Amino acid sequence: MPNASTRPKRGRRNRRLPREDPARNELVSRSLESAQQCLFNQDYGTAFVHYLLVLNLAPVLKDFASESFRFTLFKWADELDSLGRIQDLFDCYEQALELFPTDEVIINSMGEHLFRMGFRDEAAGHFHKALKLKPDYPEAKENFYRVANWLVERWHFLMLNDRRRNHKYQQAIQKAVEGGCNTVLDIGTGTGILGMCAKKAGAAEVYACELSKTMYELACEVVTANGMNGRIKILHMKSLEMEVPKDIPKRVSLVVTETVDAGLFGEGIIESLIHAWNHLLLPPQPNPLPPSQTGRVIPAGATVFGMAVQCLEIRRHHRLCVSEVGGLATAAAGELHSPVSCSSEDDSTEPYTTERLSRLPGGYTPLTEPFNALDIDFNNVQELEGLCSREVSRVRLPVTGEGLLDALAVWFQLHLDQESSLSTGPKEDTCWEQAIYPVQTPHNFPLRPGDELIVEISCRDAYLRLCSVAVARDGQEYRLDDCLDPDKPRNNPGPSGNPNPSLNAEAELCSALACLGTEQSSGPRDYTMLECAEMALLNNQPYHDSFHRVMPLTDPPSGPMDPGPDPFYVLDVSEGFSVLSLIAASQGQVKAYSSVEKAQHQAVLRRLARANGVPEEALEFWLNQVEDEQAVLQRPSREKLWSAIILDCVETCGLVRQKLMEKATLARCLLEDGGQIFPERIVLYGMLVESDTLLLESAVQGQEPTLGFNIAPFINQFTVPVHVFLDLSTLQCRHLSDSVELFILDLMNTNANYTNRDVKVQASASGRVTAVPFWYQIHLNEEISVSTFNQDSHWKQAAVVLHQPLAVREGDWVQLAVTLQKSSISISASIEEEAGETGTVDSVRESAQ
Ligand code: 44T
Repeated sequence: MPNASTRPKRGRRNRRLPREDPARNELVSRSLESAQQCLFNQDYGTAFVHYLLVLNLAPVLKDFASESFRFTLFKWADELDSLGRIQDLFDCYEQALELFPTDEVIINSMGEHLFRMGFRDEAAGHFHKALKLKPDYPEAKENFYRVANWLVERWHFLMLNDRRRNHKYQQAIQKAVEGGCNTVLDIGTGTGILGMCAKKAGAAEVYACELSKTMYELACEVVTANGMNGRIKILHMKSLEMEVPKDIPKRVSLVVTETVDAGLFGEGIIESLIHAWNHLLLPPQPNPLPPSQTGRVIPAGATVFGMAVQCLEIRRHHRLCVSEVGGLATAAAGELHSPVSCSSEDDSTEPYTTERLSRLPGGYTPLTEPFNALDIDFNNVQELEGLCSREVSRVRLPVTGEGLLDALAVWFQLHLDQESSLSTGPKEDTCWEQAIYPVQTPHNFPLRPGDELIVEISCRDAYLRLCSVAVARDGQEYRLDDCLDPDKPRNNPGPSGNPNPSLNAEAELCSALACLGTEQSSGPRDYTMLECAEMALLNNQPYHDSFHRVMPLTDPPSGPMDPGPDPFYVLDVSEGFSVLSLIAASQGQVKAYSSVEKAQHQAVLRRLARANGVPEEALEFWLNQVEDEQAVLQRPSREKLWSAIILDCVETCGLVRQKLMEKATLARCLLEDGGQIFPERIVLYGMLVESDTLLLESAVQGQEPTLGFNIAPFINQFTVPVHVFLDLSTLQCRHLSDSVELFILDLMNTNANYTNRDVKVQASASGRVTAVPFWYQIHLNEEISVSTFNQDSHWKQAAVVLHQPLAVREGDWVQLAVTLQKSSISISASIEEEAGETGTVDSVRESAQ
């Protein structure tokens, strides 16, 4: 970093100096020359320092040198990145941004580095800034759309669109304030809405805190726009860091908060409220003092419910459900777990995941009635403090339905005050998801009415944990869980895992139960962790079977003496865990290279190889550097080219993988004559739909203010037109057309691709087109393809939400302008006017995004 002495002085005498100071000019021009020379020699670090000097001394050269400067910065940053010199890397970006504070390319690139390092919030902030500076900058747009969810999570839109919830909170706050609570703290204010309700209800003093920087800034904008600037004090901090009188002058009489997630405690409400009672709130009622001198909390408390369910969709994301994929027997994989476990101490696991039960494809079967898992009073600090030290409680639940136990689903009723509550249950018409505690044990244990399911409920690390531990049947208890402390004595020790029994027949069931009761457990079981999406991928039989069918690349050798032809070299560059290389290797005469990185995952592949008779040398691991595609796609040996390269083209979320076409181009250069890329082509399909649900998730809807406040225009800046992780089969929508081919990506001939295409589609019904959901047909070769939109798919779908709904009548032709820039898709729709037709057509109706 050039220090102050290298900067031009600002004094009047010095202002004209640059032009007149020959020594300085000499230094600038020599440094510039050195910078260029170093750049030529690929000595980017030195080039960067020279450029910094030049541009700080002679800002007039900024225009001239900006391109080379950026190039140098990016090259040097890549080097620093690969050397692990992260602090230096960000220092360079900061120096660069001092020179070019509004350079969207630099800002976007810094965002990409931040993202790769896991600073997703900060990364998202950079992409947003770059996009604000240049709204049609495709790289920033693509990046921003991919991460906007981290900046302003989508549920903010849902919550603001949920009028019932807004109204109930407003009423409860108004009642409390009118009842005498006149100093208020809104913990986790988000857009500022609850704080504004308190102010509007007449509270004398209102404070709000918000830990997310983006949300804090948004809340400030919203409060100002609603004329409450200075009347609500907003703090950018976590409530746990707040102190009296440093941050707020005195203790408040009311805390309002909606810092609850689907599992109730996941946003830390217990900790926040314990801290608030100890440091920020007046003492609680009952006491003889009036409400203005006592403290209380809205919501006043909650009741948590649970229910055991069978659900195939949950099962295939958390357990291995297939005994064979792509010709490989899976039993030897060992026990595989998803990273969601109520028992694990492991930091990389979460106690629960979330789903909207009502929207799960294939639905779910309740196996028990809903049961009361916990009652908690937020106005009782002793109860809050005692929660985590509470004994583990055990409930025995009569089984009411027949099926396999896949998960415990959890939801709650939030009691705002004594009269009013909100429910997040699966049967409610609510935007809330439910918390899902999946069963991880490898046994398929069919429950039936008459059984009792024994569930343990505890609270550890301020998370509510529910664990199915046993089934009582005919007076005997069968342990189910692997959640137990292995040191604890067991009456009926669990079995060692049979990974994949398919137990439907009664006889099989009995023997499975017998085995559950008798086999000895040998301490904690060994298992391998797969991400939920990786598990669902492994369970995706049609996908692997299709690969199995396209893989035979060669004829087997003709006799024992015939060494056969040169092996086929196959490279699988799928991200994460993939068995495709092993499917290739199992064909014989193939040398397959896997990009699987994690040692545990490689071990699974080795075990599977051994068990499936694949020779050890047929499968190698590519110890890749993820950042460097060049390295990933290196040849097997100097003179050898690849016979086949497998690319995974579509991300689980439903988008084309970033940089896919660049990878395909590179892959093509590394193929031998007649070599293949799998898939050779992907075709995008879409359809016109009317879906209010998608609108509610994408922006605050309607012209009316939210609870009388002007919030929509501010939060709607974070609207993203492309929705991901959709389940089109259960999305509440009306189909307004058949499916239509939108776009083709040819991976074998990347030059043949286009970026824009106009597609005509006829409306099959009248309505308002609000979105175009899309999915892919992945053509492995000419004959064999798989769809990302089928029942066993591990892929979700995505949708472009139109900027404005487009009214259509049955029979109308709609023109879709589809653009694929980088790998992000945009679609605008308009009504196609029929040529020659006059008088009968409305003025052009159009919707663009
Ligand atoms: N999602 C609900 C969870 N915060 C709501 O930064 C429901 C999810 C959901 N600030 C689908 C539907 C729904 N001090 O902005 C956030 C967060 C902030 C705090 C200061 C603290 N101690 C905290 C704790 C959290 O509070 C805001 C709201 S958290 C609400 C979570 C529609 N999927």
